[in-house]
Amino acid sequence: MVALPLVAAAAVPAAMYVSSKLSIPKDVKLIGSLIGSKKAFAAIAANDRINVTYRFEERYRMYPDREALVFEGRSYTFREIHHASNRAGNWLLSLGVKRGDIVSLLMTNKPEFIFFWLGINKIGATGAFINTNLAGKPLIHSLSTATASILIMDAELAEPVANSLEEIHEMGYTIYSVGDSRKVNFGTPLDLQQFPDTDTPEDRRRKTTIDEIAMLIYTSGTTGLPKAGRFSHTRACTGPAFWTRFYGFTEKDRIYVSLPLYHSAAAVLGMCVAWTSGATVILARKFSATHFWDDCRANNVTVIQYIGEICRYLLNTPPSPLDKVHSVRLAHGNGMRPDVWTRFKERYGIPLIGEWYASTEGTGALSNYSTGPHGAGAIGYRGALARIMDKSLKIAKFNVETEELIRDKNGRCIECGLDEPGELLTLIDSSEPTRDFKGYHQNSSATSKKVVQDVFVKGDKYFRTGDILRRDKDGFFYFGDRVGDTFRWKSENVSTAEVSEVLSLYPDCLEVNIYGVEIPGHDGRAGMAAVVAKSSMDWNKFAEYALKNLPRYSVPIFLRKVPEMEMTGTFKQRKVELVKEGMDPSTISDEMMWLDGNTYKPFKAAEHQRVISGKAKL
Ligand SMILES: *[C@@H]1O[C@H](CO)[C@@H](O)[C@H](O)[C@H]1NC(C)=O
Ligand SMILES: *[C@@H]1O[C@H](CO)[C@@H](O)[C@H](O)[C@H]1NC(C)=O
Ligand SMILES: *[C@@H]1O[C@H](CO)[C@@H](O)[C@H](O)[C@H]1NC(C)=O
Ligand SMILES: CC(=O)N[C@H]1CO[C@H](CO)[C@@H](O)[C@@H]1O
Repeated sequence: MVALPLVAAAAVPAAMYVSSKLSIPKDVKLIGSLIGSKKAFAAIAANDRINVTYRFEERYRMYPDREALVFEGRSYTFREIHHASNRAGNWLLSLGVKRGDIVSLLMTNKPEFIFFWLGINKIGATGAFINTNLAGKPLIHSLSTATASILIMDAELAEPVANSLEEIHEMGYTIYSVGDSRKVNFGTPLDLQQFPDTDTPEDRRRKTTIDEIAMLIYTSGTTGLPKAGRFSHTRACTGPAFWTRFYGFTEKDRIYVSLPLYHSAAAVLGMCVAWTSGATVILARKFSATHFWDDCRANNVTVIQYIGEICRYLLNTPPSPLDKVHSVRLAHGNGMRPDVWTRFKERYGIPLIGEWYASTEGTGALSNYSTGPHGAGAIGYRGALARIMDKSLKIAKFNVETEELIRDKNGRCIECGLDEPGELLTLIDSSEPTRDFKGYHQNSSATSKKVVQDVFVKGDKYFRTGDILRRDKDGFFYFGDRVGDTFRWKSENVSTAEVSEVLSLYPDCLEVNIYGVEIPGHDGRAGMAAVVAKSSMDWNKFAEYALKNLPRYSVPIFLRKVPEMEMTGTFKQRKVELVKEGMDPSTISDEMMWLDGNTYKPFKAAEHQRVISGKAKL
């Protein structure tokens, strides 16, 4: 699941037909927010103000001297940001940057990121938000797919750039560095103070079309090189317009943003939502489990964002009497697994948890909207009413082994029944601006791989989310796994997400990453777990727990004790490398164990030999 909000994608036109007689409260909340955001966007479009910088500017005009941003104790008003971003825009104009040009931005979370982002968009250019954790090949690849000629570089990130300097220059980049110039001995140091803070020409952003791209936001690259998703101004407006209504954001909110700004969760659901609602952003340089709640308390934070493993990291910190002392009213994000949900909500006393599901570039989204006892762990809900009216989300039968959608004899995909897992497909409709798939920049083959045609009727098109979901009879959607992560073992399908959910509930198990590895001479893939465990871990009890709580075929056969889990910048577990490294102890430096009968025992060369020769019973 990749982060992001394009929520207004959903049920809009049909939503117009809600009659009070039919209304179902949960659907109505969703549909009401969709209608509101649809109307708001229509007004924005009618005024030719689709460019996302207008969302910021509307707030600046309303209250220039209010606090817009707090970073490491320093406060910035809307006026200061307005002026700083004008300087950035005027600097880019002086370099001759044209409307539609792309400018690469490699910067950690800090106010300058926002100044440059707004400056770039104010003059009608597109920002390519480069992942700040990259070095070497993925960095070069990201910079090259941006097809830009200006790189704005945070001096703190000079090292990976310096290591690839020659290639970056060969691509035609001129590098400008921002920040402490003593750290850099290449590129041109940039001081925005030298440029005027006067407004940039209005014609650069007026009449931005529904197709124009505000930023390139890259995929996390869990399975390969990052791809540059094209994120339109339209979507930067519609998603936040919906979100602001759905979760009742106002200018009184103080949103804590600790996720990286180069990704859509922080950029769109953090920054753009703040501009849309007038809220203040408390920006952290990066996520830190130890400082998280102190920051929230010191800054009167009312909304926090989470993604993937963040809540788990917070739960792994020692309990504190201050755990419930804060003013957070809403935690929203995606990827909070059911085992964490209740513990997190209870320990920190959070009134509302808003779990949503969407992908940065995809065309549909879901959000959990349920307050009753049903649906714990659901990532989304569509009531009967919303389903009848909105046919844009489909779960289709999927072959785990070939990773292809299953077609019937007429060549059409088949919708799954209730509780049957399949791949989630979301309708692509280019006539509906929010439901148009803008594809990956400069990569038509990657773009076409995500699009499937002639799905249910001839000529229709759907976006392949790459996520396996199921829907129950009450209309709740549950996440199964990423396509490619689920594997087959003993003729059964093993969902890595489900196994890790169960195992991470074991008290001494701090983190677990489940994947399937090939064993020479065996069919399918055997389950393996990379585990970060407390030193007090009793592996026999752990095996007992696993065998009791999981079907035998999905209990990991191999264990690998790792000191820490490798994550992407957006806290997604890396599996590809682990899968590649396999189960041969001679090439793995971590201590390994295997499930011999009903207990985990050391796995060394002799045991490995027994397994691959087929003498061991697995
Ligand atoms: C937080 O709220 C308290 C109480 O209303 C107030 O005294 C304090 O100044 C606020 N702090 C910030 C950083 O806004
Ligand atoms: C596993 O998935 C395949 C589709 O890839 C499906 O045909 C099969 O029925 C599933 N097996 C089980 C045991 O659920
Ligand atoms: C396009 O994306 C694929 C991954 O889907 C990648 O292997 C390839 O290098 C990309 N091509 C370009 C030109 O970026
Ligand atoms: C935002 C929201 O409504 N979240 C809900 C998701 O589902 C669980 C389980 O039903 C609820 O407890 C949450 O409140």
